[in-house]
Amino acid sequence: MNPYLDRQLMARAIQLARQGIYTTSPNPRVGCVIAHGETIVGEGYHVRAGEGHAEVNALRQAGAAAKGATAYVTLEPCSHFGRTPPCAAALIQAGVARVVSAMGDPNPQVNGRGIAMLNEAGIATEVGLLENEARALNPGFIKRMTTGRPWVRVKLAMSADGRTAMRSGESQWITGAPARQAVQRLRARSCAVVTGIGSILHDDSALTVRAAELGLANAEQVAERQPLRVVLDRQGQLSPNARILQQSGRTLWMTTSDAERSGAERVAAQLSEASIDLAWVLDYLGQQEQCNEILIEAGAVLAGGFVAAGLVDELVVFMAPTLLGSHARPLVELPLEAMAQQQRLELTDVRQFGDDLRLTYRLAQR
Ligand code: AOF
Ligand code: ZN
Repeated sequence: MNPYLDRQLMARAIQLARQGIYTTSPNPRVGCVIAHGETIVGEGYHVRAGEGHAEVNALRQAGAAAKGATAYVTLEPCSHFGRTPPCAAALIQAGVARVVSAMGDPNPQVNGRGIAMLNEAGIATEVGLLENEARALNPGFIKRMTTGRPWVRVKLAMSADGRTAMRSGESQWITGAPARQAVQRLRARSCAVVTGIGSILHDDSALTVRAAELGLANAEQVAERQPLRVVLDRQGQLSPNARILQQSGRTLWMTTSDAERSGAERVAAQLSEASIDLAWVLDYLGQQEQCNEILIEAGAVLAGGFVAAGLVDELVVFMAPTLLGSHARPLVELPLEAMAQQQRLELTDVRQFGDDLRLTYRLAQR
């Protein structure tokens, strides 16, 4: 048992898991390596719900060589019959000698039972190697399993003076093509893209993932799975001709209107005061739609509403090298007056895309 080797092989399992970033939902992204010492005999990752789990794919590659080997898995092997049979049983059956997992499975159907099954069969187990890296693969799955709500990411594009649109609402385009490609990838990894009627009325956005704009080798395959589109439209102002209604995949229209819109599924919205209850929206998407990660692409009012309600996990701000001036709209509408009310953020990542910067911030949940 060499700790350096263990880390190296778990790092490889995490790299494999990442290959499922655009396709596994509602399941987590999981990778697995099976090795004798430093010799890898099998590798696998979870591609799509309903298909083989990471361990099963790696075991298939290893064949008889799995006997006596160590399995490195980024998530505790499952113990339940879901869409597929339990991986813990498959590992036992294959004669694996030791299982190292990066983290426990927060799914209440598993939650320690996978490890217990392995131990009962006499297999040595360890949990927690590269746990932070493994958790970063699945912020949405972990949050949904523990709270019933999705991981909420708000995407915003601004000028260097922190403005997002002209007074008229005009906003196309602030950022360049490389930043827009990054946004396409954020959409593609999300289970749902949420917007407000204001953005739809103004930009008539389609909110789709477009293969040609992803810049990925497997772009066609990724774009086959369109994230659920969600429009918050309390008064029912969505035009029957809106582009969002003409796209492949599903659109949810959350409204108090009892009209119908062909191309959308109407959901009777729950109100809080006079507006759609944003916490209810998250409960709905987590529990009715099994959404792990959602992306909010909206104007300053709705984005500000989610921030003010303490419902945002992550802000992704693209900053373009331009000034839009003092008549232009702010990044988020937050009616604050005193420094004591400020919403502090934790900067977690900075990256350049073309001429633009991408700033990623975490928000503490209230
Ligand atoms: C693993 N390895 O690769 C994945 C796991 O409906 P199923 O059969 O696909 O099971 C889904 C659940 O299994 C999911 O909620 C999570 O708890 C676990 N996912 N487990 O051992 C994998 N994807
Ligand atoms: Zn499994």
